[in-house]
Amino acid sequence: GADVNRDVEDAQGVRESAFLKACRREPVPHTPVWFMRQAGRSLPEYKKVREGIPMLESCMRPELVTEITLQPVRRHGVDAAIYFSDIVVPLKAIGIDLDIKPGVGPVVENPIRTRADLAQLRDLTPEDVSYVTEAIGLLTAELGAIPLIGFAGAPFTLASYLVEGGPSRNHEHTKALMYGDPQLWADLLDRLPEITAAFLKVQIEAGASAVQLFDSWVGALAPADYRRSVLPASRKVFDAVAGYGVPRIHFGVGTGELLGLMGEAGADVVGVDWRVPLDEAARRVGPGKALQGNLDPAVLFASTEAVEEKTREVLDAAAGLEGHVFNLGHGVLPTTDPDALTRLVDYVHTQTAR
Ligand code: 1CP
Repeated sequence: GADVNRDVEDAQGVRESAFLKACRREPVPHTPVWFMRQAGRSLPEYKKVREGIPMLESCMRPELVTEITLQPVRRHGVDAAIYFSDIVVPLKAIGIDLDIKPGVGPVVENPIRTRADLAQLRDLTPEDVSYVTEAIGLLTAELGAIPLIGFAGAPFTLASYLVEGGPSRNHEHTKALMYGDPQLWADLLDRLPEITAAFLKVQIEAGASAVQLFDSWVGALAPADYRRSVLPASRKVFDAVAGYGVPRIHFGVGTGELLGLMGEAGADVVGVDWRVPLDEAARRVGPGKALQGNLDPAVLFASTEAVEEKTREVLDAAAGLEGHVFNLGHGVLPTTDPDALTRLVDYVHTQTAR
């Protein structure tokens, strides 16, 4: 189990990687860099291998997952790989009728809006996602000293897809349930942490060296509602994987007002979008946690000089942090020039070399 994998990790030098050191708030040889959504999307080699294969099916093919996960590592020289999957994969694995529609995103056939709809949810077992264990075995063998990040969707963001039935701008059905039927909301958010935690455990036991919990859309909530109706569920996920000792990263978009609470939920590393400078984010999060972020992904469409200037601002704001993992403030945008990402990795590495 996990102990064996930790030994393999040590032998390969993963534990001493700049990425894991930064997560642990230890001194680093350079600021580590990876990008949310670095696999897929902008890469021509990704589009080529994905041709004709539906998204969810591609997540279930270990060789393909391995290739797609490795592509940005080879091309950009990033300091960590992120497992290629999607936040709705564990929901599909327990039998929820859903699909990922090209150009749309996850679409759920029978949205959860009533107590009877909860019957769609059951616990996730490792056998439900045996392809994940297999793919991570292949991956860690290829990655050597480069750490692999596992991930899952946080309870609120998963609930949003389940309740809305698909992508949503205002999350109105989700909020209607949260405010209008608090008991049903509580029961829904009581079930999701078990599924999410089980999915993260599978990834860690197979060899993932860190995990990121994406609460992409939780920035839609006011702090008091987050604290009351969401934080306890997210905390259950973090608590469930605490024993492994792998860094736990927590990220959401537009979460400037929630950063302190997201740290309180149990994160070791708090991800920050581009709206809050990292020095200010550090004040909001408080001591004892590393930060991850936070270049605006749209900046990559500007000139190289402008990218460097905006990156310099991020690095300057990060100068006094206990630990900093450089990333974008959200995922790589699909039409980003891949060469701009490669140049950005080099720039951060040379600017921060110690
Ligand atoms: O680096 C990577 O691309 C790794 C793989 C990855 C990750 C980390 C995918 C593949 N999805 C995710 C996470 C994910 N999925 C999040 C959290 C990160 C974020 O905020 O961007 C979210 C919210 C989703 C849900 C989702 N899946 C969307 C967003 C829809 C919306 O509400 O606006 C979309 C478009 C998908 C589909 C998807 N997931 C991944 C890919 C490559 C795709 C595109 C589908 C395809 O290629 O057919």
